[in-house]
Amino acid sequence: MNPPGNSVLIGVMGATGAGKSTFVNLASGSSLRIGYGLESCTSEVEVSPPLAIDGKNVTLIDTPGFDDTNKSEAEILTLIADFLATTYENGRKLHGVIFIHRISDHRMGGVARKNFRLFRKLCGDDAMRNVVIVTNMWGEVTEDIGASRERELAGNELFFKNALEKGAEMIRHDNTSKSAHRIIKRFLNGAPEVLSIQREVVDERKPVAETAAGKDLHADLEEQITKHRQEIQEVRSELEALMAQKDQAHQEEIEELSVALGDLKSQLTKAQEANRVLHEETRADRVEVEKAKRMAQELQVAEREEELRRVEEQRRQQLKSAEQLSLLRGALAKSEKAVPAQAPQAISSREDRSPSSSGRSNPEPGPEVVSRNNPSKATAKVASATVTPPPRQSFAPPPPRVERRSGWSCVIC
Ligand SMILES: Nc1nc2c(ncn2[C@@H]2O[C@H](COP(=O)(O)OP(=O)(O)OP(=O)(O)O)[C@@H](O)[C@H]2O)c(=O)[nH]1
Ligand SMILES: [Mg+2]
Repeated sequence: MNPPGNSVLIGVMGATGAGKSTFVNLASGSSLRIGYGLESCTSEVEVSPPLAIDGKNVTLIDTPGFDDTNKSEAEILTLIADFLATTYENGRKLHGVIFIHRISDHRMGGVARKNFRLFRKLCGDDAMRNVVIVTNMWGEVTEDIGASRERELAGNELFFKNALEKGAEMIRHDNTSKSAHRIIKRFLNGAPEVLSIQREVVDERKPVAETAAGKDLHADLEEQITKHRQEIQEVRSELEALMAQKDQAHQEEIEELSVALGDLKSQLTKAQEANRVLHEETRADRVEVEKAKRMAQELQVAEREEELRRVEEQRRQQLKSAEQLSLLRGALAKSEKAVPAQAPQAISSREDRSPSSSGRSNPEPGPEVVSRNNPSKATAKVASATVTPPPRQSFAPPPPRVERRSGWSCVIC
């Protein structure tokens, strides 16, 4: 069930550099990064701000191509599958999926065909009626050449024929926002569909490697691995034979074969690594890892906040102590002013008094309030305050304000 309201979700897929982000930007007015170099640009799934068309709120989902320059097909499939599964778990279905194809491409070679095959497995046959194959870059070809390629793409089983038979549509895009909106409108009145990979990962709890798209990719990677191993074996045998001849004339050939062997080995490693990624962990594992990472971050933030709180508390205590000390000094200065002449006598009379004779059974100390953080200093300060009290007979009591604020009996009083 899609959430109430007029929310519409549309996925945008296709090869790297096909023009997915450009399409999303044109349609939604967003500014997703566009690639102008040879390397892939979008490397994560990105979402456009909602755009209003015919009373609906349309959100476009931009995706990286399976043939990304830096990530393997297994990584891209996992990324897209995780995103779609989470969306579906949150109660959202896609109203449609756009697959972008450059009409300017001279060939639809192995990589392009594999891209589309994975796309089809990811969507499943039922969702094909909600798929639009968008051809772009019409400005790069003559109308005749473009139209001829379009016919070939639509009529050949190796390309789009089967998808079109299952209900997909092929629409031209002229790189304007009007054309992008026209394509989006095609989805607005249809019912949203669950994609095959969403059903498999969420409802059937399959790891990505066990989904139709995952299995297809696994088979392809296994085929690549077998092929690379055979080729490596052949090159090695050839190399050994040449080296056995110890013939200088073959030196150049030996070097070429060594380079070829290195290339094959690195291709083999890549395919093995992609296969490992595909099978490495289930989505549940990945969600757990993400959760653990988030929790670690939250913990770090909580610790920092606690540290800040502690420092602030220390500062508050120091300020309080300084304020009390200054009140103490003020009171002392006032009392000194009141009896300047008799002060020396007062010292001796005070020194002579024992706690019991003074009538105070338990004179309050107070140093910990003056300075909790530096008890020795505090004691010294209070001690210095205690040596200059005014004589009892002429002592005018300090204002009660001092007593109330300090919260402890002032030794001067
Ligand atoms: N002539 C023409 N150029 C286009 C069109 N659409 C995109 N481009 C150009 O194609 C290049 C790649 O476009 P992107 O939108 O980055 O392609 P992408 O599919 O998002 O690429 P990745 O993020 O790498 O997967 C950019 O230089 C765009 O300006 C189009 O319809 N016509
Ligand atoms: Mg992009």
